[in-house]
Parts: sequence; C-alpha cells; structure tokens
Amino acid sequence: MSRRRLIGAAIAACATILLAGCQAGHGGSPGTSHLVVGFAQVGAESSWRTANTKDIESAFQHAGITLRFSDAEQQQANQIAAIRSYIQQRVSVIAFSPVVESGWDTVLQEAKAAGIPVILTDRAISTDDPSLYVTRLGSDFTKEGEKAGVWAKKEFAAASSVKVLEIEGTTGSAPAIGRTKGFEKEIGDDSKFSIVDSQDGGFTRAGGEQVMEAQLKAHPDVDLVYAQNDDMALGAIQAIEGAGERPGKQIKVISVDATHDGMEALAQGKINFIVECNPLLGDELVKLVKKVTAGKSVPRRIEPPERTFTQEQAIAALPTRKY
Ligand code: GZL
Ligand code: ZN
Repeated sequence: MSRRRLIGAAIAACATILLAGCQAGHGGSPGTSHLVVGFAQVGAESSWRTANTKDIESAFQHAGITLRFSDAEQQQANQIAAIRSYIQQRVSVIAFSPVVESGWDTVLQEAKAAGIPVILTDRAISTDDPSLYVTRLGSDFTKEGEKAGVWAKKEFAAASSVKVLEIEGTTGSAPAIGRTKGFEKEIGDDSKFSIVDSQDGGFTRAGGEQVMEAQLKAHPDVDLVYAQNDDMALGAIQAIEGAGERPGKQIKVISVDATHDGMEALAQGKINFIVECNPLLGDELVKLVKKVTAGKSVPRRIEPPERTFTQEQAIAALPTRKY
C-alpha cells in the first residue's frame, strides 16, 4: 500500500474513533463514554421521587454515560434483584437509594467481591461494614426533622398544650427514622407538645389520606400535623377538608420536600411550613461516578443544598422552582 494510502487509512480510522466518542452523547468524552452505571431506584411513590429520577436520567444523558435504571416499587427484594443483575452485567458503578436502612450487607458484599463500587444516592443504610459503599450523596434527614421541630416551637410559643399527629414515611427508611428523631429531639424538651399518634403513610398521597382519616376520628382536637413528605401532607389535607376542618387554620400542617404541589398548598395557606429536601442529585452523581471510576478519592458524605419555606417564601419562590 502506498504511503499516501496508508496515511489516508490512518486518518479515516481516527475519525471513526472520535465520531464514536461523540455519538455517546454531547457531554461524553472518550474517557467516560464506555462507562455503564446501574441505578436501582426505590420506586415512583412521590413527586419527589419522580423529580429525583428525571434529574438523574437527564444528567447521565447529558454526560453521555450509559445509565441502566430499575424501579423497585418500594420493595427491597426488587432492589436487591436489580443490584444482582447489575453485578452480572459487570457495570462500572452501582448507585441506589435503599428503600429501608437494613438488610443490604449480603448483596453489597457480592458487589464488593465483583469489584464494583457502590454509591448511595438519597437514602442511607445501616451496616457494620463501611467498605460496602464509597459514599452517600443525600440529605441529613435528622437535620430536616430538627428544622420542623424548631418551627413548631416558635409557632406554638404562646400555646399551653399542643397535640401533634405524625404521618411518618416508610417504616425503617432513613428519612422516616431521621425526620422522626430530629423532630422529637426538638420538641422533646418542651412538655406542652404531646404526640398523640404516629403512623406510616408510605410517602404516598393515598397513605397520607388514609392515616389522617383514621387519626382525625380518634383525635379530632389535634393542633398540628407533621407529615414527613408533601405527598402525605396533600393526602392529609384532603382528609382534613373531608372532615369539615380547615387545614392550615385550626389544624396547622408541617411538611417536608418542597415539591411543586406542596409549595402550591403552602402558598394557599393549607400547609404552614415546608422543610426542603433536594431531589436534584444527578449532576453530583455524574461527577462522583467519573471520580470513582478514575480511581480518585471522594468525600464519605455529600449533602445537597436545601432550606425551609414559609408561605411568603413559597409565593416568592414558586415561579422559578425546577420541580
Ligand atoms: C428523601 C426521600 C423521600 C422523600 C419522599 O430523600 O427518600 O422519599 O422525602 C420520597 O418524598 O418518597
Ligand atoms: Zn448538553
């Protein structure tokens, strides 16, 4: 083959490689477009979860990194099966939001044995073996509960007694455990607060409505409802109105998440205070995947920025909220 033809062939080969790199996505550089990440999501139980999923999917699409995604319908067995399938597929990284804190050691030991790094995204696990995951990217749920408790103490400063109903998230989940612990720690040192009932609403609207209906029958004189996410708060509001009461007026409502519908209810005065829980973890997760697969060290804990909202702040923030 003549020298000229050799050079021509070499140029054509390079062009093909470069083109392949670009096709993987306009953000994918040749160094990362070969990566495959397996994500085992909790489910689609709430609008927070939907916003979280959308943000993660678009961040990976934008970065040109392949994302395999599964929805466990809030069942731990499904998440474990999904993680096992990602191990079989020999993905580069496994990321997931553990539906509950316990019961992960066995499957995460299998991931470790396969040499696949694990990134916790959103919820936390409880384990004696810290080597089972590289880092947790997600909120501090106890801090969220404390913020709710601080507001309750201020709101009821002049009251002599406050009856509280708690609508908790999924029993055994890190957000439910943390939000209960933080809230009760804050109001615990003020004897005028009494938690008259606390039930699991599963982070869903239907769950919030069912729990509220039952709790109101038993405790019609309740002063405050502490719902551990907006979807359950919105369900509770339906039950409160169904009982002929006015949510946000004689029954105050605290919620967590600050999703669009929750913020709308806050702007209307049907919820009185919302503690934000930030679902937009996608870009940070992409950065972590790139670092971990490049063998770089990452912090053990990364918390997304998040704040709280009063009614006035919700009215001001609503026009520019992303979810
Ligand atoms: C918290 C997240 C919780 C949300 C709920 O980070 O795990 O799960 O607060 C969601 O809305 O269902
Ligand atoms: Zn782009």
